Amino acid sequence: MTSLADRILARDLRALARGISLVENDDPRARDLIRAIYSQTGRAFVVGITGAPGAGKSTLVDRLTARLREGGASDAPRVGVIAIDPTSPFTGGAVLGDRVRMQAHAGDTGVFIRSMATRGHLGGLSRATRDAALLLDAAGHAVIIIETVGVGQGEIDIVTAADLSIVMLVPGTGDDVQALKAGIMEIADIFVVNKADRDGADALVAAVDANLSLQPAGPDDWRPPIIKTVATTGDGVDEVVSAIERFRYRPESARLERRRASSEGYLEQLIASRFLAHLRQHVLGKGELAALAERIASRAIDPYTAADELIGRALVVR
Ligand SMILES: Nc1nc2c(ncn2[C@@H]2O[C@H](COP(=O)(O)OP(=O)(O)OP(=O)(O)O)[C@@H](O)[C@H]2O)c(=O)[nH]1
Ligand SMILES: [Mg+2]
Repeated sequence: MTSLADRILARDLRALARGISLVENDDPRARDLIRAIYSQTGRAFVVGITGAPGAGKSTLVDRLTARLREGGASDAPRVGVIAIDPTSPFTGGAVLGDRVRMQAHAGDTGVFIRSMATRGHLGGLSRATRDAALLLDAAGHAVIIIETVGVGQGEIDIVTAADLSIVMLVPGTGDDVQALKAGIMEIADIFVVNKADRDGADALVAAVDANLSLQPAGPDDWRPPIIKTVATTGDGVDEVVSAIERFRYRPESARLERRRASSEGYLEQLIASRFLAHLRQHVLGKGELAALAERIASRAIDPYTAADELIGRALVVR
């Protein structure tokens, strides 16, 4: 029987969908799957796009996808889209909206769109998103777009795992620079000011520009462009496409360094979470962590000593 990995590498879309479900559910088989395909990945260009709920991310992603697919079915790059479903009460409509938009590319087998739910905690989601992107990559998608609602560290993790990050802002929504977390300013390679048909777009562009001037220049002197768009009509989408192209064809060293840094951060995260899982499974007795936390809270022990003690035990116990 052909393995799931082989079928994904052979661009079997049903196998791809199944693989993504495994990573989404944190199924133990997902790790073996990633192991099996990893050496065949790294070819895709991954774009992350983040912004407030309803900013127009899906509308822009849809336009970008249509643009990428223009070249005709045979030589146009395959596009994979991962939409992180924000399951918060504020954005409950997103799932339906994304479903509707997916219809636009229905029948085009060169476009694979998948929604992933924010179940569990965000660390798990950023792992699942990375792994899903690897599977899309293995299945021959040359461009992968990840859409996520930018509210917290988890989303920032997802977007920084991309080769290029787009931050979308909207005028008149309190998306002004004061409202932006410093972290968001720093992760953007391209700013898109969408809904530029509304008042205040130029003021928002000026505010972002002023704020950017305060930031140190990036490693290769890339200054994030700030592009006004009306995603619904397609205005400004050409500029976004050309900014993506310019970024994509920077010196190879810039892209490699970014991937190296992102891999380092991810490896650290993985080691930390697996070490903790090992502790819970093989070192700690039932309820021991909670009991230790109680002793820390009541000042019976300090947190450094407690951690040292557990780490010491973890290193001897097998
Ligand atoms: N006026 C105006 N409306 C827009 C523009 N772009 C998107 N919209 C509308 O804004 C609404 C939200 O668009 P989406 O593309 O679903 O936004 P999103 O950021 O993907 O939303 P979530 O995934 O729910 O966070 C839709 O009704 C769009 O038609 C724009 O440039 N101008
Ligand atoms: Mg959306």
